[in-house]
Formats: sequence, structure tokens, C-alpha cells
Amino acid sequence: MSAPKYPARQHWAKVAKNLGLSEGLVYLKGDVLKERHDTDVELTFRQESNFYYLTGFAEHDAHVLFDLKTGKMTLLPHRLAEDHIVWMGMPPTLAQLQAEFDTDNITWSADLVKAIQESGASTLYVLSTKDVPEGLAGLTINDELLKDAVHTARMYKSEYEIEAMRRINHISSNAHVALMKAAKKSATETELDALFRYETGRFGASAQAYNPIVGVGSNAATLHYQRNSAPFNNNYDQLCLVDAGAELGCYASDITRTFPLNGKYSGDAKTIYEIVLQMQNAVLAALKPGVQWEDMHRLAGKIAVEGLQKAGVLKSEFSVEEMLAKHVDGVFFPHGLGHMIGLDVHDVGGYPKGVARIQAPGLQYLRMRRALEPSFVVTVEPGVYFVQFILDEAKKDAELAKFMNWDVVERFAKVGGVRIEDCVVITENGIDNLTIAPKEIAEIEAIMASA
Ligand SMILES: [Mn+2]
Repeated sequence: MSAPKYPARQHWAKVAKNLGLSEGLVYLKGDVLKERHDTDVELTFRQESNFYYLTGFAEHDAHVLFDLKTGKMTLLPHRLAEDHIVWMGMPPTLAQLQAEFDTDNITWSADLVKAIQESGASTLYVLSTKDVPEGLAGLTINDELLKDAVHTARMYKSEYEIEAMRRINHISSNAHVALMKAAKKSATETELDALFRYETGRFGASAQAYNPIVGVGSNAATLHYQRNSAPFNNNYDQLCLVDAGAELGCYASDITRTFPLNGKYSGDAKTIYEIVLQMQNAVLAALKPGVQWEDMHRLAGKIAVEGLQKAGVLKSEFSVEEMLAKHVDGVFFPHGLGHMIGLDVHDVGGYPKGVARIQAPGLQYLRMRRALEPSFVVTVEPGVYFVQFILDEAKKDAELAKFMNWDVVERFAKVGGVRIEDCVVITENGIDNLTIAPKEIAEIEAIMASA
């Protein structure tokens, strides 16, 4: 059975409905092929996400038109110059492309201006005026409506998109398991980074949705740690945080797991891991349509404060409410709970028009502030970290410093940080978790023991 076609026309129907116009022509420009600096070495091509959403076409230098009056789409792929065929191989014919892609019409990109003129439309709707081709005198260009219409459509994932995201989440989940199995016999963060790329690439996911983060010990407290180069040395009693997700057919996955290099959670590391797992499980259980995202962030923050108080990091004589009022949770959980994910790892649609960021520690970094709706796909990624820079600032702030048992904080600082992250679909009454990598302590320890 062949794979289902990318539902480009279904996506166009959503965009056209959002635009609500009875005529005019919509035009999007695909990304162009780029070369490294002043050389002829081609950079890895990745289609622009809005263009992919409306074509499913991953090749460079293409265009697409949609006639709002007729409801018909025209894909305009780039035809390879004849003297390039010897290097690039025989390109597909228009008939082959028409059979492969979901489009009403197809014609080469050289006919773009002609196709626009022949449509008879008087207004061209574009994402950016920079995209407009030359030689279109007399046409009104409108760049004010299209972006919202496309982004709103992209927020609600179609069935095809959800299944595409499930596939890449499963590939990335299995790669996380492979890293857990390899951890004990690996010597550096670099090895695990390379293994993740291999374990996703060999299943067809040749690109990453973002650069993997592999951080052992205190490196895990650098939220977007990118070096991935530290040797494990004597750190086998430490936790290793892996935030990595590959991309397939332009759809992203985003998964974090934190496991002990020696295969056994113990001591303070186990305490912090259990708190973060509890934060995530509580949020996952509470997610459903209508729930406000920042309330979920606050729920995670409350569990963090309760857990840290029980662990002795926060003093027992203060109430949880009192500490939350002073944003103590933001010291240990300094980033947002999660974000929309789709064609982009930090996907479109986080903030509705007119909604501002909340000016408070942690909350200010929320990438989303809206009520959840069915067919949103979001990440849930609570964490607890001991970030030296943030702790130093808190120590100077008498209002915050008084809540901490600083000797215990220093002891826990060796843990570095823990984050657990899954991608979930919001359904009519709850969630569909796309991520299948294990996260319970007993499950991870059993996997690592079997390696
Ligand atoms: Mn994420």
C-alpha cells in the first residue's frame, strides 16, 4: 500500500475559510537552495514550513498559487536546467509530479508570472511583499491577511499531520531508548549525540527538528546546552539529560529524557527525578479542551515547590502558597511548561492577538498562553534545575533567599537538572500521548539493566 498523499488541498480549504474572501489569488514562494558562504557546496535544503503545509512539496525553488474564486490550487515546481541533469539525475516529469502530489493543476515555475496574469485576479495575497515576483504591474498586493489565516489553520492539526507526528515521535522515542541502553558503555556526550542522529536517521528521519541537547551533571542545568562534548570521566553516578527529536516529512518531534549514566537512580538525583515526573504526570492528567495553558504551568510549579519543601531544599516553616506568591518555583523551573509543535518545533499560534506575556519568573518564558482546543499538539516539559547563575541571584534577593536551606541547595546542585518532555495531542476529553519513550524509574532501570 502506498503512503497517503499529503492533504494539501484540505489545508488550502482551511486557509481559504479563514480568509473568508470570494476572490483573489494567494501566492506562496517555496524556499530557495542556498550555498555555503562563497562556495558551491549546497546547504541541506529544508522547505519553508508554510509552503510545505500548503503543498507537501519538499523541493527547492517551487511556487504555489490558490485561486479563491475557483478553489483551485496550482503547484509550480522548478525544472532542472538540462546541463544540470548530468549532475542531478533525470528529474520527474510534470505528469509524474501531478500523480504524486495533491494539486488541481501543475506547471513549471518559469510560467509563474503568466499563471498569475491569466488568473484574472486583481489582488495577490502573500505572506511577505519580498516574495512577489517582478512584472506584475496593476495587481494589488496584500500582505496583511494571509499569515494569520495560515497560522490559524496550522494550529489545528489534521488527521494526516497527527499520524505523521506519531510516526516521528515513535522513531525518536525508540532512539531515546537506544541511548539509555548505550549510556553505560559510552564515554562522552558526543557519542550519545551521534547515536541519536544514527538511530533516527536509519529509520528515514535524516534531519533533526533542532540540535540535540546531551548534558551530563551540571551541563543539564544549561537549558539550551549545545556543546554536547563533555567526557563522562568519573561522572557515572550523574544524570544525563537528553533533549532530542528528529524530523520526518518536515514534522517535528521534541522529547526529553533524563537517566542515570550508571543505570540506577539514587539519592538526591532520584528525589529530583521523582518531583519532575510528578509534575509531568499531574499536568498530563489535567489536560483537556478549555484548560488555560498558564494554569498548567502553575500546577507544575506548585508540585515543584511542594516536592522541594519535602526534600528539605525549601524551608518547612513557610506555606506553599506564600512561596508561590514570591515565585520561588521560577528559581528551579525557570522556563515555560511547553509549546505548540508541528511543522516547526516551536510551532505557530502560541499567543492569540492582544495577549501579552506574564511578567513573572518562569511564566515570562511561556511560549503559549491560550485555552487548549482539540487537535492542538503541544509539548509538556516540566523541569527542576539548579542553575548557579539563578541561585546566585536568588541569594542576593532577601525576599527569595529566606525560603531556602542553602546548605541543602548546594548539596542538590550536583544533580544539575532534570527535564521530562512528551508531545501530546489534545483530544475531545483529554490527550493522546504521541511519545512512547519510557519515563518511570523502574522502566528505565530495567532497560538499562538489560543492555
Ligand atoms: Mn520542547
